[in-house]
Amino acid sequence: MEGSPALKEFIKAEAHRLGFDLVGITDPSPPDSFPIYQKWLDRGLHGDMTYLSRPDAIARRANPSLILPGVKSIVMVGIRYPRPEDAPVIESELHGKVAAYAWGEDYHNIIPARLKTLVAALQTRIDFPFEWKILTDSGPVLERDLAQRAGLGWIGKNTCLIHPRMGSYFLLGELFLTLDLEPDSPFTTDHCGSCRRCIEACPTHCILPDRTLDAKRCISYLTIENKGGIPTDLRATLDNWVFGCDICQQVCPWNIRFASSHHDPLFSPKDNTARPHLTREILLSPTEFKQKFNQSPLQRVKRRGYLRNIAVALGNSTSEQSLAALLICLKNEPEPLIRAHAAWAIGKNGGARARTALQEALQSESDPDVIKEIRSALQFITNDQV
Ligand code: B12
Ligand code: SF4
Ligand code: SF4
Repeated sequence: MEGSPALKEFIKAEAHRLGFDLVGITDPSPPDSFPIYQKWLDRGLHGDMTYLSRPDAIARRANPSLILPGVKSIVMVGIRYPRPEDAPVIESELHGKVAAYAWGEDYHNIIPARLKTLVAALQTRIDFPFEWKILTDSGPVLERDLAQRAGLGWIGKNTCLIHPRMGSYFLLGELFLTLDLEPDSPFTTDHCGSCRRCIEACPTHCILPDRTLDAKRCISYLTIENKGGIPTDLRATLDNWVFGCDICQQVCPWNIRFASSHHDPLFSPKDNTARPHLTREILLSPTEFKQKFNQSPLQRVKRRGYLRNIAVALGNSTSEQSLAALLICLKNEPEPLIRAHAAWAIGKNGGARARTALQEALQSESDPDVIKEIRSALQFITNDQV
């Protein structure tokens, strides 16, 4: 039974039955592109994502066999999420944008649960013991490399894994097995050709020529992984993205032509999670945040990170309503990081009302970072009006 084509077919059929759109099998040999990863770390392009540069995590990325002793095969799966274009239409211009993978439930829960069901099906199918390990995203695995090797697609210039008939709106997960399975053929062709649309569309110019990113500048990093302040010079480039960014995928011809609106309903948006109302979100209480984003990937940034991002998006809008909401936030918000970004946003909105409110806030503010932001916001207003 082990190593038989029938077992491989069984795994693939079960994976599809469980809702995975893509399934491929590879072996645990070291990934060819590991030197690219090492160079990326050496250049410090990972910013503050220190979990990527831990020595044990680097060793495991270089050698997947360290993840599960005796591993013989890796089943790579892909599951589609909605297209960004499928977001519900919102009339108000005061809405933010959330990356499409994060509209519904967290894939870090969905993918492992389904892979566990796949393991259970395997255990009933074969009558000898085997070891297994399930990972998605946060594990020490070069997922895109292994997925390319399992035949799921090619790595585009935007660094995303792209399937020639599905595009790139899918997430990856993997099942390590001590079972011997025939690997699938790697996906060896590159279908980017002379296209450069993603590179040209990226607002922060963070897509590098060697198919890696300067992650420190990527909006996805700035709004999700970065726990501190958003660098002032990059705030305007965020526009109204408040969690992640889909731009380099939206412009990709392979998504424009082939991505379909088909996806698992668990990834569908609910309660304006795709296009949140900025003026309401900036006033979310800790309890409201918890209730709204229970089960959602937005939990990752916590209320502190989310409202920081909302403040920046409000600063990038020019509506009267945005200033009113920001003024309430600066006055009542207990978290200094959020107040600091609200102060910047108020300065960016500008005008006499903004100036008076900032001057008043300066009298009562005690946090040094917020004071600094208020002072530079006041400076900004003054310069702007000269
Ligand atoms: C850190 C990380 C980020 C960082 C850095 C991203 C980056 N491109 O480096 C940030 C926070 C910016 C980010 C953003 C996003 N991420 Co992310 N991220 C990761 C994570 C955890 C590690 C990626 C990594 O190691 N980066 C370092 C670089 C050097 O490695 P790499 O991107 O994998 O690139 C490899 C290839 O480019 C390869 N390479 C280059 N040329 C060639 C040529 C060939 C032939 C081969 C084989 C390889 C190759 O070398 C690299 C090393 O293997 C992975 C999960 C994982 N464990 O792999 C998810 C992952 C890559 N992210 C994912 C997603 C969905 C996103 C976002 C779309 C989310 C969003 N909407 O905001 C954006 C997309 C931004 C983008 N253009 O990449 C998915 C991608 C799915 C897909 N279809 O590709 C992953 C796989 C998570 C998952 N389990 O689904 N992410
Ligand atoms: S996700 Fe956005 S910021 Fe990041 S590389 Fe793509 S377009 Fe640029
Ligand atoms: S936009 Fe063009 S260059 Fe970028 S990933 Fe898609 S096909 Fe490749």
